[in-house]
Amino acid sequence: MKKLINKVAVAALTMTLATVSGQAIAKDSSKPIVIPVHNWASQVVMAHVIGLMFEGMGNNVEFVPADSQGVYESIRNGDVTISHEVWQSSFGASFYNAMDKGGLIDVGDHEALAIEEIGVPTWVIDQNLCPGLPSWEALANCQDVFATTDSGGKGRILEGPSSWHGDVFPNRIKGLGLDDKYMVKFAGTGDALWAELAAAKLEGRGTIIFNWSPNWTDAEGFTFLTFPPYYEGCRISEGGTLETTGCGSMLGWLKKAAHYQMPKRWPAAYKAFSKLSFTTTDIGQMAALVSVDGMTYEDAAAKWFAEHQDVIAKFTQ
Ligand code: TMO
Repeated sequence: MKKLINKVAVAALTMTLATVSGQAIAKDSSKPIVIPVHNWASQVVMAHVIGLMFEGMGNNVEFVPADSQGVYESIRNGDVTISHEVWQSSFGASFYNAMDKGGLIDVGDHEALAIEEIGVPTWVIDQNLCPGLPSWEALANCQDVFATTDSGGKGRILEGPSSWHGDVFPNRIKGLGLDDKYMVKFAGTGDALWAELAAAKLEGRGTIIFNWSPNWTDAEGFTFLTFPPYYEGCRISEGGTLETTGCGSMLGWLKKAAHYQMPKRWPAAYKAFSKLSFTTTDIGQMAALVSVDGMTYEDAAAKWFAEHQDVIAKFTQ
């Protein structure tokens, strides 16, 4: 009997709380919110930061390794609940394809703007290893500066894993008529890019890599090359031709996405996720904790989360 009374009392109290402002407050589902994990540091650290935020609100979370293009189809059909780093240049097309098919919603932008482009460590420019950089036109006279033992006498551009943007950069080089002087090599992992930056610096050797901002390299000094301006449709993957595919990457957005039923199933978590917005500094710090300081993704997330409770509180309030 006592138990029953308690139950009734709790139910009444819950109703009072829920209707305090005259509106019913729906409770989040206890089913896990599925957060994808990709293969670059800030994304993985941010996945765990958001996981800690949701758990702090009483939600359950689950992390799944996911292909960085295929994830938008998984969000559309509900296998994955959110994406927290939708980079316009790399993933804009897959994001909107999934939206066109139905089931994926746009949850707004981070404050940070996104650059994804090839470039050089800034010391390469300071030491004038290739006069005329960062303009792409300077590359024509510098193939020897950027040649490596595995590049067959051509200059080498080290791209990230091919899962990030397929043929965009090989096509870029062809479109600009540089393919007899330069080759694009795909790295096996994102970390291989940082190993190359360190090796080139040690050897005093010029290097061109794919990189992005926000990233830990913002603090170190990295200069993106400049190319003919981007416009929608210029890339071959967007219907462009060899004549137009020399276009550079845009200064883009960095978005969040969710499965369309997230607002209904996890209204409180959705509200916090809709407010969530990180700055260039925030995201650069998340990457640096792993790529510079050598922390594990989980430890980096726990540290960032603990030290930025004020930032997180703006989303959860
Ligand atoms: C998607 N990325 C940030 C690696 O360019």
